[in-house]
Amino acid sequence: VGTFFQERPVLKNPFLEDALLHKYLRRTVPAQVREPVAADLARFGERLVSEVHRLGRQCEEDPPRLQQYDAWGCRVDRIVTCPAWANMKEISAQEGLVAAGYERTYGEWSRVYQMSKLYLYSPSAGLYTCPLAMTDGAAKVIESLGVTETVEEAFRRLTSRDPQRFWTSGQWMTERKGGSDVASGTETVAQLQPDASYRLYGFKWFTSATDADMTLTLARVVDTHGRTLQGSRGLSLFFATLRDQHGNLKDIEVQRLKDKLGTRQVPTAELLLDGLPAQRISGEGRGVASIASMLTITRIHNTVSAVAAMRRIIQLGREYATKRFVFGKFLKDHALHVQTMARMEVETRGAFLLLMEVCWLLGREEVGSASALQLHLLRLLTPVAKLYTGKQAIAVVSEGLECFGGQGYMEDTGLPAMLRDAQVLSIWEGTTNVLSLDVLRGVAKSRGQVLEAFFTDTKAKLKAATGNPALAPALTAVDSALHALGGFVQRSGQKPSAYAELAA
Ligand code: MFK
Ligand code: FAD
Repeated sequence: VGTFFQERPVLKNPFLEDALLHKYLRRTVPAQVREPVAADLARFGERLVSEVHRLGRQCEEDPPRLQQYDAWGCRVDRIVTCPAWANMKEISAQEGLVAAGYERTYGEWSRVYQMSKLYLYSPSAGLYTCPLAMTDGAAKVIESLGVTETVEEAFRRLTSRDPQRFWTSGQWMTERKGGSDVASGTETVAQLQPDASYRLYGFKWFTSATDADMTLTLARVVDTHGRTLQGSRGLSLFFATLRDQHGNLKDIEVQRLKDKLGTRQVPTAELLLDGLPAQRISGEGRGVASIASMLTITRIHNTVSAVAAMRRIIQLGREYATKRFVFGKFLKDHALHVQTMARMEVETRGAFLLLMEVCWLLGREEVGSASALQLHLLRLLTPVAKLYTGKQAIAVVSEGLECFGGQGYMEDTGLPAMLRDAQVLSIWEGTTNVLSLDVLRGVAKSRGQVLEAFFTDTKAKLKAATGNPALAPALTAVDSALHALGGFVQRSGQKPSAYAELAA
């Protein structure tokens, strides 16, 4: 049967392997922040290799299942997840993977720190990053709307580092009629109760990480005549805890778990809400506007996962290229193979830098130091980064699988799961076209100012990179875009450009 066995690619500390992340930290982050952050990322990188990666594989190999009845025929609707999934929850709390975004220990760099950690974690996390994204999003909504008594305990738990107290949250928006068009697709209704709470009745078609402790969801309040208001203005935002003190689901039936192409580690269910007790946390009719801050956070998490998947497949591919020997030399010495990997690297670098820019802008927004220009940039770049990296991750990971030849197609290498899991990144949290329209929504609502901010910022950066003649045509193009936008902004009845000084 032959004596040759191919040496396998080995996962090394992903932080120490990531030259671009090191360079980014060195170039942009002040030393008093960089040093503790880099030390923590290096330590966490070791933990990923020695402990977490194996758990992530277990989540893939032992997917969740639904136990609908107990031995005596009683309906129990228990979502059974593997022990590794529970370990991921503990690790996420201990490492502060949500908490770090709210402790703000590193001021405006806190989100860069938190998202860098998630970026290292994501490809080893067995998709535990999915509940973490929604948990972070829920904390952000609560913080944005104000931490009232109703949600104070929930906010503490969502942002806790104590594994015994840490909660995860769901984000239930999608119904059978509409996941993109939530405004006309939402049929769930909210019946007001004498104590000013509500009970929710409806069917949620996609609910991921259904083992969560709480959720935020949209429903239409029924008025005293039994009527509801249709469209976006009829939707309000509700907070609900999911289980009673015995751990049983409250007034929720799990119709079934979804049979999915990928993300098999995550329990995604169809839920019938049959009077779920809930509290309204937005103004009536302000549901979509209020959940928008959750969308911002989860879309940034999606970008983290996309860039992380690209980086991980390149790290493994580079390793393999030093071990696979064909046509008389290692893959790393075949110019054509190197060209393929270099193209993947360029895409990944661009995506990484875009991601970090968005994280930094979010961090500044949260400590109140963002300028008007930076707030506009955050609004514009969040959907752009999500839609672009979501698509790129599928292409880069697919190319990455090919770098391993036939082995890239073999289930027990763990590589095919990366492609399956990448495929969802362009669908959930807003499809590519829906996010393109979100960019236009941002442009229209700001009457062009988000674009003006972008071109102004780009111009400033091009000017800073003086002496490179290749950039001259880009500068001319940016100038004419700014000129055209200036007219648009003024015609829209806005004050003259807020950025005129900087643009000059
Ligand atoms: C592993 C990492 C990732 C983990 C993922 C976790 C698991 C996946 C979970 C999910 O997939 S959860 C479901 C995600 N669903 C979506 O992303 C929905 C996609 N559809 C959209 O985004 C639609 O554009 C949207 C539902 C928002 C359209 O709704 P409307 O009601 O037609 O929007 P409209 O009327 O234009 O806006 C209503 C308000 O929201 C406006 O504010 P005002 O009332 O104050 O004027 C908008 O400005 C505001 N708004 C909408 N999008 C916004 C926004 N504000 C800020 N940012 C945005 N992006
Ligand atoms: P549609 O809205 O029917 O879209 C179909 C096609 O039409 C897409 O190509 C879309 O781009 C296009 N389209 C739609 N509107 C327009 C337009 N105006 N212009 C041009 N093209 C358009 N949702 C939750 O709420 N919570 C969850 O936890 C959750 N988990 C999920 C987990 C997985 C694994 C998956 C796959 C989905 C999950 N979703 C969840 C649902 C997800 O957010 C939706 O599937 C997604 O937003 C798309 O909505 P839809 O399925 O209704 O597709």
